[in-house]
Amino acid sequence: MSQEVRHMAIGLQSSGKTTFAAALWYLIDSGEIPIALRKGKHTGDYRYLEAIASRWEHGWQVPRTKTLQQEIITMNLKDPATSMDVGLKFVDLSGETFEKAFATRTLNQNAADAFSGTNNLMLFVSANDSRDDLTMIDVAIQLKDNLDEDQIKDDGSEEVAFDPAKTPRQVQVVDFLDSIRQPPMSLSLERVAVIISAWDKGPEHNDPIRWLREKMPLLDQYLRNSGLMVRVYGVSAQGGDLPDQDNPPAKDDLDGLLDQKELLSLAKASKRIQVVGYGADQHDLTHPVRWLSGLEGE
Ligand SMILES: Nc1nc2c(ncn2[C@@H]2O[C@H](COP(=O)(O)OP(=O)(O)OP(=O)(O)O)[C@@H](O)[C@H]2O)c(=O)[nH]1
Ligand SMILES: [Mg+2]
Repeated sequence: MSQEVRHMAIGLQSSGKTTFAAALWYLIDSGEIPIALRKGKHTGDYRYLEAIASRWEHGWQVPRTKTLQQEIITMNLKDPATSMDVGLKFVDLSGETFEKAFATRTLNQNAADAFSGTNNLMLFVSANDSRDDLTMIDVAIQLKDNLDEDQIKDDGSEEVAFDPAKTPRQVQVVDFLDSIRQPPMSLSLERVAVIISAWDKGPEHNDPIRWLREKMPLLDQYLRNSGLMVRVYGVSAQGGDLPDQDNPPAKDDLDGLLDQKELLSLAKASKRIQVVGYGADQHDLTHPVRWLSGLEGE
């Protein structure tokens, strides 16, 4: 029996999408450790995947995805437990595409087309983001501290231009999720796997569901009342902080290279990966993919 399922990975800028794709490709391609899904038959051009997986393997950050770059990553996976083939389309749109959609209320045709037929999403948020949902009181205090003479009007009040990109991340994410389920896109979503990336930077308690409730309560409430099937995983695809190969720290910058050195010392690179939740094996990034595909937890 074979089945074609297509999932999409979405998330704002720097939410960890490309790093996840790089680590997942390394994991299935190297076969270093046992994982739930295996590599299936592949044809075509995998240079992009190979390039990002190679950066990952050698302990560097993956490059930022450019605004107009839309890499359609296809991974054919096989589920040994049921012999089922899972065609996984991992469309890596840049985070900026989503931020632009929020600000302009339009989504370019390429991006919209990439969503067609999508029922299941991998939604990335990062545990490494500083808090961005300040209250009016926090903002008022900050404004007082940073008073700029040019912004003061004759009546003494201040005028600061509204910048939609500065809207709290969870507001943008909820808006995006809700918008794609409304006309004209009208996607009929079924499952959302929330991936909290950079989990190595996450809380002591190691509970991804609690993290989402406490750090992104609006998104948490939306998902709970959305009628969707939802799981929340904590994932460290990189295992720690890595330097940027195009802008590397000085060789004597011990702090900047600390995690890289430690991660590179592991005999199997696959063991840098950490996955938390739903009984997933410690390093198995395919666990959420399997669940999205309806192959896990039924
Ligand atoms: N500490 C830590 N940092 C991570 C991890 N995964 C990703 N990062 C960092 O988070 C930042 C964003 O990761 P990307 O994978 O490029 O994120 P993205 O969602 O593809 O970003 P765009 O391409 O800009 O949309 C990079 O600086 C990564 O090094 C992780 O597991 N641990
Ligand atoms: Mg990217």
